[in-house]
Amino acid sequence: MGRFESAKLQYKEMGVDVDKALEVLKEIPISIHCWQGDDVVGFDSKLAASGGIQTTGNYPGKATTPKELMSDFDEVLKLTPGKKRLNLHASYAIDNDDRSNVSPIHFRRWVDYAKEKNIKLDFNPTFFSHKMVKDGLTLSHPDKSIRDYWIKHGINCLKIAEYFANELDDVCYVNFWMPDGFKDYPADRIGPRIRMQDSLNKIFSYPYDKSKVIPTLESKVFGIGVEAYTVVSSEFCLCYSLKNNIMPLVDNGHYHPTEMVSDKISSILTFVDKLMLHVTRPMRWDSDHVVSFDDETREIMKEVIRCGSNRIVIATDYFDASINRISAWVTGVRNVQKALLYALLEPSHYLKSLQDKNDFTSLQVKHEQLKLLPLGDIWDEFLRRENVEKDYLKVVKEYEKNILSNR
Ligand code: RNT
Ligand code: ZN
Repeated sequence: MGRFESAKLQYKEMGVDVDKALEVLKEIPISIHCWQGDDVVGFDSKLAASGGIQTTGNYPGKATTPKELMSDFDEVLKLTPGKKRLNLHASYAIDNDDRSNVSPIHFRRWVDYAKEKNIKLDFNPTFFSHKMVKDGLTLSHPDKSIRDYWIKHGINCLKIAEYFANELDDVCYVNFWMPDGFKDYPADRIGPRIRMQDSLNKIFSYPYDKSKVIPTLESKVFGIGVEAYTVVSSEFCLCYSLKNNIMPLVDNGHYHPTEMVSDKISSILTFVDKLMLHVTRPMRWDSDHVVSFDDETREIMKEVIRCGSNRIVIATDYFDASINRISAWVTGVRNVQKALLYALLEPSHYLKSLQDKNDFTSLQVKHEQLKLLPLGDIWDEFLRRENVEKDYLKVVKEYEKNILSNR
């Protein structure tokens, strides 16, 4: 008996249908962020990431042109299994430097690329790393002309998302994350929040096609340089989302380190239909390390599977500039998928029944047994079925030697 067959048998003994799990896994889309490829720089203002986010490291070979970024992303597509989408930021507009005038023309090449690769696109307005971010503020700035600039940007991004949706015949998720906040104690906390609410209302009153364009709103507890206060806090985000029927986005780097996103998913889904995730790995702060196959990632993906993967949109959001960026990209995406597989290989009905019978003794023992089942053999079979090379390091090193080192 081969390794896969033997592994499958061990899962069967636990009441798990491995083939069914693999069928489900390959259909769960991962919206892969474009910004791991160039340290969140983009092509419009070419400024290093700011606004509470930071990349660290100076590994050679980063993409600096659309052609390079597309070529690097080709490698990511080749080296990852399953269903994938590409998540673009407005700062990746081609031949544009004014965000208040960014339009579908600046994304024509991206749409051509998506068509060529047969993937769908998601989108993000870029409210950071730009000269019109004043005093760390955008949509909540006291000066109306600053707010208006960014409101125009937000509306343009809804138009671009609509263009993506129409061209690619699928929905487009557009995530709004604003870095607005203060380093030290403010004198007025509610003012910026009311202005933020008003600006968002203006953006979302643009008559976009609600069947195709799905805006999401991302919260954050603090960032570098905005330690004391952020306008779009978790409470702001959830209240705004609920009141205005906007999908909330939860980034697992955006909470106090003892707060667990794995526990937030079901709380939010008790009240809203769908939720979007930014999957990252916060190390002591919102450091955006490459996603690892760790406890919390597994716990998050268990909740995705238990609550229904059709109710949760999975997107990645991390950026490591200290190692080969393609390897970083691939490692993180694969780890999200491995965690999903781990979750799919749980006998969830049985485990729930133990909980409902208050048999936490058996539940603990089963949880621990599951950890040592041969997941790796099932994962390898998934890669084989998806025609994806297991040893991506070899491919990445080859690409580094032939392409990246010449940049
Ligand atoms: C920042 C947020 C945000 C960004 C991206 C680039 O803390 O997580 O989602 O990382 O939009
Ligand atoms: Zn995020």
